[in-house]
Amino acid sequence: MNILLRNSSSILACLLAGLSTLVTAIPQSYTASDGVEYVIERDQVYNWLQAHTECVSHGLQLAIIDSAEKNQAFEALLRPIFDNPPHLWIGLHDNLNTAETLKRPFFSIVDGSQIKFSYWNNGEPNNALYSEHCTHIGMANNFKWNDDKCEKKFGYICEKPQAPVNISCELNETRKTVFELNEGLAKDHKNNQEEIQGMLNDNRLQTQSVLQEWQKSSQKSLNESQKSINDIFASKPYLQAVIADVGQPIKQIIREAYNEIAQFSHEAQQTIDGNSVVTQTSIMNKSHAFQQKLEENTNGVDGLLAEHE
Ligand SMILES: [Ca+2]
Repeated sequence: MNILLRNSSSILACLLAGLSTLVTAIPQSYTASDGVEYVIERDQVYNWLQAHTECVSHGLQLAIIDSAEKNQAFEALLRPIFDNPPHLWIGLHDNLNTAETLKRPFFSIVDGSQIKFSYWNNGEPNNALYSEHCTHIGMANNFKWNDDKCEKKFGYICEKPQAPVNISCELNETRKTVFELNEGLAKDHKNNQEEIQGMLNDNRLQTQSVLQEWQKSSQKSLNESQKSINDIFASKPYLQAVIADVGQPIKQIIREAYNEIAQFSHEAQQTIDGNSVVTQTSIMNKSHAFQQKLEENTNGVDGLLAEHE
C-alpha cells in the first residue's frame, strides 16, 4: 500500500481535493484569465492559520502565486475589484525563519515547495523583529506582497486546487492494482475449488465402481451357490423335503442374502453421496467466506482511497 508512503504534501492536496464537495456558503468567487478560480474574503478577518483553515474547509487552498504569468492574471483579476486593495492573506510562509531577512526563502502552504517567483513590495520581506513569517497582498494599496505577523487578522484569497488530477490518477492506479490482485486471488481460488470438486467426483466414481464390483461378485457367488444347490436338489430331490422339515428353506436364505446385498449397497451409496454433499457444502461455505473476505478487503481499500481523493 504505497498510499501510506506518499509525502505529506500530496496527502494535503488529496485532502483538499476530497473536501471540495463540502463547499457551502462561501465568499465571492472569480475566475482569472488563466482559468484559475479564486475566492476572496474581505469582510471577515482571520489570522493566517485561520485563513488557511477557512480555505481548506471550503475545499480550497490559500492562493499560491508562483509564476509571473499567474501573477499577471491574478493582478488583472483583482484590479477591477479593488481600487485600494486591503491586506489579504495568501499562502506563502518562510517556515518561521528568524535567521535571515530580505533574501530568505518562502514556501507554499499547500505542498511545502519553495516559491521561486516573488512580487514583494519595496523593502520587503523585511521580517521586522524576526517575527514576520506569513504573506499578504495590499501592503501599500497595491497588489505587491509583504511579510507580516501570522497572528494579525486580515481577509484572504483562496484558490481552487489544481494538483489533485494527478493524485486522483495515482489513486485510481492503486485501486486498479488492488482490484487486479483480488481478481487474481478469486481466480486462483475458483481453480482450486474446481480441482477439489474434480477429485471428489473422481473418488466418488471410483468408490461407486468398487461397490458395484463387490455387488456383482457377491451376486455372482450367490447365483453359483444357488445353481449348485439346485443341481444337488435336482439329482437328490429327497434332500429338499428333509431341509423343509428341519428348518428355514434354502431358497428363503438365499433371497435374504440378495436383499442384504441390495440393502448394504443402497446404504453404502447413500453414505458416499452424503459424504460428498457434506464435503461439497464445506467447500462452498469456505468459498463463500473467502469471496466475502475479498469483497470486504476491496471495499476497505476503496473506502481508504476515497477518503484521500
Ligand atoms: Ca514586512
